[in-house]
Amino acid sequence: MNSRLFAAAFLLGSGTVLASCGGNSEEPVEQQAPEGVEGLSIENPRLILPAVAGNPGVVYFDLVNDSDRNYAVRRADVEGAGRTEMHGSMEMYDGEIAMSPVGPQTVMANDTFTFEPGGFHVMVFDLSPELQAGGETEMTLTVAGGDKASFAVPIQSPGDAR
Ligand SMILES: [Cu+2]
Repeated sequence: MNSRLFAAAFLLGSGTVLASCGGNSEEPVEQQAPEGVEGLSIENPRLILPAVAGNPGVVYFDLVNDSDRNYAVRRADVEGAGRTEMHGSMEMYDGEIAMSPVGPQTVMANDTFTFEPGGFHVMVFDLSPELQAGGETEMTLTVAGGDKASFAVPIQSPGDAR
């Protein structure tokens, strides 16, 4: 009985991968390990608190993909943030940096995708007062297909080096 269940789950899972290329919207409940995406890790994570309370903060990190498949990161949720957005940055003609929300970002197989000042980053809105410099929170990345991976993110005050 059990082996049949697992076989069905496996078929469902591989179907999801194929269908995601076509941009399907209905995703079956995940049958894989509850936490973790194979080969995906982050380095140098940090959440920078806003200088003015009530303003958004920002999260930077290096997304390391040690696997042989590409991952499209669909969303990044941060514990203690009411809302998050993935942003890209662009330098304007006057030297100002403009940023705007972006769609899923792909970290290629055996590559690293950097979220950094002046580049891609995760904006965090409606921050809980429990997020304090020197503390830590958790960020959960969701990749195309629905798998999630959670990582600890140290919290820094706005004056710290980024
Ligand atoms: Cu931003």
